[in-house]
Amino acid sequence: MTRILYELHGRDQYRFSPYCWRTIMALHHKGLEFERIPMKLTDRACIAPSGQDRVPVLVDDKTWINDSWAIACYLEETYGDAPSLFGGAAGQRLAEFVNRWADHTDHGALRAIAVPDAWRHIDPDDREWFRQSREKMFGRPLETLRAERDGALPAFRDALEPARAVLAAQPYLSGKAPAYADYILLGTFMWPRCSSPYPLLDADDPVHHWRGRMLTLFDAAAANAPGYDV
Ligand SMILES: N[C@@H](CCC(=O)N[C@@H](CS)C(=O)NCC(=O)O)C(=O)O
Repeated sequence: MTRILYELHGRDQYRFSPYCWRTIMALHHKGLEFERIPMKLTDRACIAPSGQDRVPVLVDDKTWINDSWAIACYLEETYGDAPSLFGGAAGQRLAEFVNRWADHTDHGALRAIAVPDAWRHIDPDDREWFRQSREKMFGRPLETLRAERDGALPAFRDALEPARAVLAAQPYLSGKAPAYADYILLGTFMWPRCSSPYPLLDADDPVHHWRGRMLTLFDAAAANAPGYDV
């Protein structure tokens, strides 16, 4: 039995894909072993059998699954005896809401802050592709975007307000113990952590304390990833 996770390649092992981190944490939560194989944005042939061109892609023996949410649902169904990612059907539906919420709200607010430094950490072969696609997306040079990030930070911090209110009252979004909703938000933070020294949170922010707890999980899998301790 082999289990392979295709993920985004970065230079010097900086792997900052927020979606891939969701899957990495879900696999650890389930106690499953896996091999991580990095993919360059300019050479996606390795994931062609998945029928699409984005990572994460999980190959579980002979089963190919893409999309971090689909992978989480697959793991929950296939490894039902391992610790639950959702805590039941209602929890799964709520986690799907968190997934969409994070993609739309938190990622939306973070994108302009995180992308310029991510460019510095992408594989050198992918840099030109990354710059062109992201400058097209934002309609301005990455350097301009980077110069604007102090102005973009309050909107990101504000987008975290629902999480902040919950985390002021309980240790994890999922309650007393972490589960998939927490891995969704951790993925959001692994993106800047693995690519940027720019500090996003105040030290007394409940989200900051939560992130510190999350980094220690599973033998500090996230804390030990090459990145910046901010
Ligand atoms: N909804 C997908 C999004 C996957 C995604 O966009 N992955 C990024 C890496 S972080 C990617 O493959 N980007 C390739 C591109 O921008 O063309 C998921 O949750 O897995």
